[in-house]
Amino acid sequence: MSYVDEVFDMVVAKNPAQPEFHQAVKEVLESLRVVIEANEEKYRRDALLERLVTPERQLLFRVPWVDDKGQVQVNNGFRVQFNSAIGPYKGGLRLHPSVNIGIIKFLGFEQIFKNSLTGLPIGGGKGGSDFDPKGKSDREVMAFCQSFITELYKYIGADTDVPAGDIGTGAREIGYMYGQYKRLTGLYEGVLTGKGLSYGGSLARTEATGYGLLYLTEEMLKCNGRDIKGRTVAVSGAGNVAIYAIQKAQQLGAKPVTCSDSTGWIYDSEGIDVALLKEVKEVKRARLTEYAAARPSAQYHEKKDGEHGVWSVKCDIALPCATQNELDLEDAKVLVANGCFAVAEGANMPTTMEATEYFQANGVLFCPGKASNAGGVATSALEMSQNSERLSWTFEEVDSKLQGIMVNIFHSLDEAAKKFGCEGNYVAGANIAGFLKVAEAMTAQGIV
Ligand code: NDP
Ligand code: 2IT
Repeated sequence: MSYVDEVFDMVVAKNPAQPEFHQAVKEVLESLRVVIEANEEKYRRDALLERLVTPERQLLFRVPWVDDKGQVQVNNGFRVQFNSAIGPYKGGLRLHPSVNIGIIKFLGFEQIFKNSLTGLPIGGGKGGSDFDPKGKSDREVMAFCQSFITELYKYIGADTDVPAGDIGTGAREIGYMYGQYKRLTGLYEGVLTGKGLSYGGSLARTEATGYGLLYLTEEMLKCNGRDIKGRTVAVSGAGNVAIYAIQKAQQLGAKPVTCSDSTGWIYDSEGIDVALLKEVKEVKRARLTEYAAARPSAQYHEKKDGEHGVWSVKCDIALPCATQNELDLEDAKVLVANGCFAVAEGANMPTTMEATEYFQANGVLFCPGKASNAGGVATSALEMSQNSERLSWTFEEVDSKLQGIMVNIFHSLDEAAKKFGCEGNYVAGANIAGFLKVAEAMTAQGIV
């Protein structure tokens, strides 16, 4: 059996009931086959792949907090410190009822390669909790965040592990966590990113993932002889990534016509009104029905099993920005039949493997999230740099660095794909380019 197959079987056997983690590992290992086979003896002797798929450390902890009725609630807390070969662990904290150790491991594993692709010195990590911030009061969210950090603070730090936002963790949650970390340690340091601007946050971090997604999409189109201007775009999600993807798409002259949340989706024939979407989602934390109520050109649809949601809308470009496995093979068939020619992932692993293969087989330009959504973590790394030098850069400075990073990422995956005989396969290009730097650093640092 090949080394890649052996390691994949080992991952399934040792990590039962973690399908998302298996999926993420499979996609990466399949792409690496050609690189691994060329160095098989050495990698085997060093157990390089076994070390790569095994987190350096996994923290699982109890998070007790008191709700507004005086009732004690208990959530599960997680932090997976996956790989520190190229820098301190870096990655977000997801707060969503679906969170379990398998989800956090899939996200942490993806983060290793994403962070490597940014070209910045950050290792891979991820964390979170099955706590659901939806419908909770600010005081309840604060109580949870303080309890979460009261355990996690022992294991994080500006030079060891630097968490940030993800689904359910935005500026409010990062603020409460930062305050508690400072209170417990007495340290005013860049231990978290995505901080508010008044206490060490970076300009453009809020916009970075969505903006970065569009910078990369624009470059991918340009290098394939296409223009983004005038294109119709289908976006899923209505959170941090989706909102700023929609905004930048409009600034580049495209027309985003959809967005969605966990209960329904919007088709807006006039193009999404970003100011209204921000008001509904960022300020009121309300449902998309409120968007439709305020906008005559918008149609609201309830989410229904077996229907294709935003992917049923005719578009040129699809940007999945909500959550994992939200775009399956049947959705991909509808998109291709409707003439969609480019897909770039804003979320982490939103496209199933079958759908990805279908896009690639049908000539759709497809960029995986670990490359196309890397603008968020890249700008987090820029926030770390600003914190270290105790300076703040202007919006334009950060935004232009972000733009340069996303253009570089696209070219590094494009070149890796060409070099390893799979031109145009940006999934393989991203996995190979991300892996090579980490493998070199792991090899140089010996068996640790
Ligand atoms: P937010 O919490 O801001 O928004 C998430 C959005 O996705 C919401 O509209 C939410 O709807 C929707 N959503 C979440 N879960 C589901 C689900 N199971 N089914 C349908 N819709 C769902 O998160 P972000 O925008 O920050 O994150 C979105 C994706 O982007 C995630 O995959 C995340 O890992 C990834 N990402 C985020 C980065 C960042 O910097 N924030 C960086 C790189 C990637 P509702 O409001 O109803 O819950
Ligand atoms: O998935 C991701 O890259 C993020 N949620 C952002 C992580 C970060 O550290 O900014």
